[in-house]
Amino acid sequence: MALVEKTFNDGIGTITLNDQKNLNALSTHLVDDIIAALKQLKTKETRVVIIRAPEGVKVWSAGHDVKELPTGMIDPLTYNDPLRRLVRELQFFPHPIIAMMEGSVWGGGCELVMSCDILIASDKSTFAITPAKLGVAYNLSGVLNFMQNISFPVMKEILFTAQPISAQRAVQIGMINHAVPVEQLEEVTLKMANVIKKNAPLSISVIKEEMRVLAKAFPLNPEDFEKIQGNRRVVYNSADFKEGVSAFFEKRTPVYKGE
Ligand code: LCV
Repeated sequence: MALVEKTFNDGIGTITLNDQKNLNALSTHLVDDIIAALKQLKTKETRVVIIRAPEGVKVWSAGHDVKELPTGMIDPLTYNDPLRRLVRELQFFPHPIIAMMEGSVWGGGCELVMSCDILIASDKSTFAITPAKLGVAYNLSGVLNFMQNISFPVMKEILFTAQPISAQRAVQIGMINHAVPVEQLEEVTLKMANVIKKNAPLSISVIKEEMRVLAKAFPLNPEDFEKIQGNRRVVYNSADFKEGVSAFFEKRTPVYKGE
């Protein structure tokens, strides 16, 4: 059974994340269904895609499915892991994607929406980026995605505290485009989609790809990359990472020892 609903109407595709019993946690199954829906919408007729959750959700996405996080000495966020595949699919998708959010967005769910092109949230939404809460060694391209729109000090506050921020704060720091009353959310999103869909799709598509390429256009020497990967291996092999995941499932506050 598909964990997403896909509709298409007059140039606008809509993908609704609908694994509510798992709070839309980004499991391999849910990610594969989102990617499949995106591939089906990759046509000339599509002008805009909206990614959303069902109306009235308290949790838009609980982030990476922690049950799927390997804690056995292997990197939890490598190139072909579900979240990494999904982020690339969104960024390479040839048409604008609008993330329409209500409720709370957690961890990898924030990277999902931040990999979309335009973000519109209800003014009661919250956003929390949580690797530091779980002891996770986030990966380089993920951190780069977080850095795109937000200044270093503000991004470090969000990452190091791992605390939710309000939609208003997210607009203020440039993380999302608009925060609107929930009753206006769908209307505002559709209005923007209908304006975009009347513009030149080839021009929009090449601008989206230019911005994707330019955002990643800076040298990283192989030795620096290998140093980071070595540092990350210490983190994902650490007792702290195991403690973070155990504490999550035991519903208790983790006690980190820096080892
Ligand atoms: C698996 C879950 C999850 C979940 N996975 O309901 O960015 S990184 O690096 O951190 C990355 C690794 C990442 O994205 O990690 C996940 C980050 N996500 C979070 O920190 C959110 C964790 N979840 C929560 O704080 C709460 O569940 C929220 C506030 C989302 C909802 O709270 P609520 O009281 O409504 P419960 O907490 O009771 O959750 C219901 C069930 O869903 C499971 C959770 O363990 C519980 O399972 P049981 O019923 O078996 O106890 N669950 C929640 N989030 N990301 N499972």
